[in-house]
Amino acid sequence: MGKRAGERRTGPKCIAIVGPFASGKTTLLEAVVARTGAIPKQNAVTSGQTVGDASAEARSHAMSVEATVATTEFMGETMTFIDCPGSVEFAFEAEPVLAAADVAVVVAEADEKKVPALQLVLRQLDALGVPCMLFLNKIDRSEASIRDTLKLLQPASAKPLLLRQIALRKDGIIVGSIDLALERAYIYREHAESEIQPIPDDDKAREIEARFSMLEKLADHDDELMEQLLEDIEPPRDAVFDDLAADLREGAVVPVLIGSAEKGNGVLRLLKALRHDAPDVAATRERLGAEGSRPAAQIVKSFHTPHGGKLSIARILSGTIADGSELTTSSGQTVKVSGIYRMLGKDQNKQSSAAEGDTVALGKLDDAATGETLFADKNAQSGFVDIAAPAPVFAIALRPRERKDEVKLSAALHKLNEEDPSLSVEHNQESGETILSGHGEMHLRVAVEKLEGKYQIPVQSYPPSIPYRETIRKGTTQRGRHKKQSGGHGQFGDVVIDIKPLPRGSGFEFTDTITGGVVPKQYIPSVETGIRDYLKTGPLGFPVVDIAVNLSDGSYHSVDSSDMAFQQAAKLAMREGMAACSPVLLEPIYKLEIFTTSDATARVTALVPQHRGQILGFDAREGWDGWDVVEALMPQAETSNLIIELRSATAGVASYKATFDHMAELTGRAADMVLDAQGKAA
Ligand SMILES: Nc1nc2c(ncn2[C@@H]2O[C@H](COP(=O)(O)OP(=O)(O)OP(=O)(O)O)[C@@H](O)[C@H]2O)c(=O)[nH]1
Ligand SMILES: [Mg+2]
Repeated sequence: MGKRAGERRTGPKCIAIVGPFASGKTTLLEAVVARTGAIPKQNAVTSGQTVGDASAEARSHAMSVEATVATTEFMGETMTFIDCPGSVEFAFEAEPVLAAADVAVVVAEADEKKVPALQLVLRQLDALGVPCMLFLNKIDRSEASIRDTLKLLQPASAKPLLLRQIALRKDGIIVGSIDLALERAYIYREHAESEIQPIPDDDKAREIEARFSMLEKLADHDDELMEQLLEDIEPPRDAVFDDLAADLREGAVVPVLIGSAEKGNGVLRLLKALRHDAPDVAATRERLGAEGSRPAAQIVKSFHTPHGGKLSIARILSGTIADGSELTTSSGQTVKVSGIYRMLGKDQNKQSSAAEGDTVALGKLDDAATGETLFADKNAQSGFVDIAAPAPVFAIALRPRERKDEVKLSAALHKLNEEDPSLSVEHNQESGETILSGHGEMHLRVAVEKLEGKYQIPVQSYPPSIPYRETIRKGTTQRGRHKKQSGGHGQFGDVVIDIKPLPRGSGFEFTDTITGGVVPKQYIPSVETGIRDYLKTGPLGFPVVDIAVNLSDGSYHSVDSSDMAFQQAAKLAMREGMAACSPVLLEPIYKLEIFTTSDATARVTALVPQHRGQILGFDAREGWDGWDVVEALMPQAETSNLIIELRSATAGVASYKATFDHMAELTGRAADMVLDAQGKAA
């Protein structure tokens, strides 16, 4: 045993599989469950039969759209793998999973275009303090040398990538690997255990060099090893293993293993490395700051099954949870566990209890949300995980195709939101629209598919309306006289008003300069009410803002004047007066902070003027190597599809934050289009 003797942790492990889109995560999960015997044979992702991509939505888009949980046994130990989707639009799904996972396997490939996406994943892991290994996948088809690939990927990682294996090639094709710690060669066999061989003579020199560079990196955290290297002493093999485990657990390095998930190559080595090196739930509790408070479980995902009600995937952080036990959530709710299931994709296996370290589905925790911590004792304690989703960047308005589904739709949206806290659902009071927002077009498309498929509610989606306003450019004075003689009582009201534009953002001001009671005091508020009512829809069809109206003169009739009559007179004066005030449309302008990789900054800044936007400046993004932040102003109407264009300009990784800045006049063709659409809608 070496100095940093890391006892092997034998408890159940929770392992998150993350990485850039389409890097082979779901394929790796399939290879893992096949190799460990949980399923009879490995299926291809294209078959739609894999453990990881069982949902109809995932199959139809050939990508994962939510996390899948699979528990398996490897050499007598329980391991739960959680395969997370790779698309940035679904990135938030991994957040609560990672919080409770002991370790993450980052699946990457030799593809320059995916380096920024890899960087995003590694940053997420660093922020949460989750130790990780990198599985360099698809080596069956990669022509680049492993070492060149590592050079390509290193900039994505703040920690040193530590190569643990090198490739063994024959006629340029990878036929196996050499393990640098074990100093053994493994010849790959498809979907079967590799054949162990001594290192071929031709590869010996390469192996020694690569092993030395691995040891050098380990020596950065082990003085004894450093001395041994300097004195040319061969370090004991166990000490090297201990260092590998300790460096992983401490997050000092990112060990790199290689393989091909599709062919099942390198999977056993990965499993063995996880079994030997991965930390367990005790370390995870410590990382969460939960030592001492004895939390029972951490909820990493929630979903509604078609028949069995709600299931909460939970990591048991300490103790044992028995079916039927009562727990208290971090928000103080009491919930009762009704059903405990071991998960294998969409298959559930009922069990009577779950032990410390296990990751299981708990049934019917209706009042517990993803990210919450559960406690066995009643004194409500606060949770450890804060799962605030980033602000959404894409929105649609929704309505059921049939009116009778309105109530059903809002219930289903609530469930969708429970399953995916990075969606946001709101009812816009002004427009009366139900707005669903999220992290991209696909994110919302999948949500709509779930509404229509899982919840059987046909819906119509359309672009949310923009809250246009209108104002005036000049003032006028106008008289309004409302006079009616019908049967007994007549109606009489007569006002003179001065209408004036106000600076942007002032809203509406009403004053009066009535003297001598020409408009009796009790009718002055009626005039204001009439004006306010008129302002709800101005001459262009939108609410009127930034306008001052003064009541300067008028007359009344002792019998026929009334509140209503003065309201009418005021409206009449407004209707006639406003036409002479050069009404103009106002549109909301947002301030954007666009985050992009520096290589795409020029493309991003070019996009801004194409959307009637204005660049305010750009700078290096603080704390983000190789990234910039571009500040710009842009009309809200132009931001609706912006994220799609930004992503296509940046290999999928750009994002932005938007805050309302001001209202600005909209004229010309753009204004005509708005008015045309408004005219048609009216
Ligand atoms: N050549 C080769 N192709 C692979 C390998 N592993 C996965 N693929 C292919 O890569 C594509 C994506 O595989 P998935 O397993 O769906 O990738 P993923 O990372 O789960 O994708 P998302 O969850 O959508 O991010 C599929 O076409 C796979 O067949 C591999 O080891 N070698
Ligand atoms: Mg996947």
